[in-house]
Amino acid sequence: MPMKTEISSDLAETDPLIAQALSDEKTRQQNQIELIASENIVSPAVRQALGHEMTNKTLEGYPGNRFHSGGQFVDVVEQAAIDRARELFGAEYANVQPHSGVQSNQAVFFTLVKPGDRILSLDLAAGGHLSHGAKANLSGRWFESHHYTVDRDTGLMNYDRIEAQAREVKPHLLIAGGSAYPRDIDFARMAEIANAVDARFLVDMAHVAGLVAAGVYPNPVPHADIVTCTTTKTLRGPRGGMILSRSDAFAKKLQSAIFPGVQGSLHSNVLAAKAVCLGEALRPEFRDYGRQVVANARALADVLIERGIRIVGGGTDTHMVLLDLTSKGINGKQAEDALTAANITSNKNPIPFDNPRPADWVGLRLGVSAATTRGLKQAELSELGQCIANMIDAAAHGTVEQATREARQTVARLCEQYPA
Ligand code: DSN
Repeated sequence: MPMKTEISSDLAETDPLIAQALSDEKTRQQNQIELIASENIVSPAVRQALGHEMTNKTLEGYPGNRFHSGGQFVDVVEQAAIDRARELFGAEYANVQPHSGVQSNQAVFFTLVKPGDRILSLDLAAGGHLSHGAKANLSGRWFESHHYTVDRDTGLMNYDRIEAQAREVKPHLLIAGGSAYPRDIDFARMAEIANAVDARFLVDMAHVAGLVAAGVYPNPVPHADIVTCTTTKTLRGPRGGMILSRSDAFAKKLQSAIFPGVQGSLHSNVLAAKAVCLGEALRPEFRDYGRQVVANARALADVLIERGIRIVGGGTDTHMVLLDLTSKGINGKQAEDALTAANITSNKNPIPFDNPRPADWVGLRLGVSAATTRGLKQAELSELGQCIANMIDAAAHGTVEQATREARQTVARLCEQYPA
């Protein structure tokens, strides 16, 4: 006899609080322009996979070698995700199980270093990531962490200086990549530095993975021992992480570093969504998307520069533009709040050599991946750039009302013209 279920399929009836919040979030996304650099808008196919009954399946282990039965269909999606990731990034090894970028990095630490070892990574204020040895993160407690920064005048990585520091620190692990470095990274040169000091080399390409997939940003896979990323952000997939390597040299260790090292059972439905997003990224249209993302970010940066705002690094090679608001006399939080009032979503961010207190950061980070997915092009990003500069000037002079009204009108028109 079929089982009767007590749960109505209509969420609005069974849980009106959550149904309302979901509905409000959808409206919020439709009515604002998303410029948080780590966000994107996933395809209906990715959402379909995420919401699938496959979420009910508990599994540990890897395809063909599971600790629970009934995994034959999850095996299909996990193997597809692995195969697609390997093809997309030219990797020999791929692990698609990490629940996040941070857990991907933890698994690499588990594989390459031991507590007390020295790691050398990009300073947080210069665009690095918490999980690369920041004191507030477990990695900062486990390892003796050292950080390289960028040149104060250019905002760019200075490879000779990094090499000199690496020779002094003698790290066991050198890390490149992070959350707010907007320019190209010379991965070959970083690999040379790692080799010169006998360090292993990890690249965290979380922010730029989609741009690498699209062929518009240098691919670190041929140069690094191991590469980690998220599938969110520019790759336009579900929340989760991924580990790649050019060879199978660390495969066995990485497999057991993820399970049972830092994770238990996998998220079956997320694996399906990862496979879908990787399949989408293999299509030629994704290359067009990547090109458009960078063109849009450059259009935005150009307008802001014209309007007298210093852009860290002098511009961008990515989806990201990092504003230094020092000359405007406001901080990142004030700019973020002003833009929020105009239905433009962004985040305050440190810039290189910034004050350590988040409330005092003078940076604002903007990213165009989600806006590009909506269909906005250079003309619209230039228009948004003018709105953003107007809002920043208005916030600096304490006269936000008219600028907010005008910016809201522009945003409303763009949102209607380019539905999320
Ligand atoms: N690292 C955070 C960011 O870049 O916004 C989350 O991915």
